[in-house]
Amino acid sequence: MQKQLKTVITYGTFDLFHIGHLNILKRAKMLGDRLIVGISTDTFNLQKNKKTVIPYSERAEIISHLRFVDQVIPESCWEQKHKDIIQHNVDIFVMGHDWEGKFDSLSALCNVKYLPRTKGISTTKIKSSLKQHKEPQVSKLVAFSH
Ligand code: C2G
Repeated sequence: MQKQLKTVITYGTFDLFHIGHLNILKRAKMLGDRLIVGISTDTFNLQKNKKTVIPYSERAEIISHLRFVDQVIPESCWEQKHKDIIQHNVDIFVMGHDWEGKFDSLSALCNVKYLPRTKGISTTKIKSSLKQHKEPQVSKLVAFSH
């Protein structure tokens, strides 16, 4: 009797890929046998009011090359999860716990799990530390030129 393969799905922007993204994808995969990742398109990110640095094509390419990711699909709207779960025969839907409760309606279709976020890292944090890093140089240059 062949073991029923368990399919896990998760969604995200995954801009400026960092350890927090890696951790949630790794842990999502550990919950099943196959991991599908829905990656927010550039257009959908505008709807999410998220300005991304890395374009969709490159974010998808990076994630698709992770050995524990089996499939990447575009996420172009909030509402597609329901269809995706049915179409891909998903058993478990995973998100970081910053989304706690937001997708509970999907529990009618599959197991919904919110996993703890990785502390101390976020795309926003990376962007702001890059900005600070840039400013001192500019101010040094300005000071020097007077
Ligand atoms: N994440 C995490 N730890 C961090 C940062 C992010 O576990 N330090 C998780 C988030 O909780 C999310 C995933 O990584 O589950 C992707 O995070 P984002 O790229 O910020 O995705 P988001 O904008 O939350 O989009 O329909 C769902 C949305 O597309 C989710």
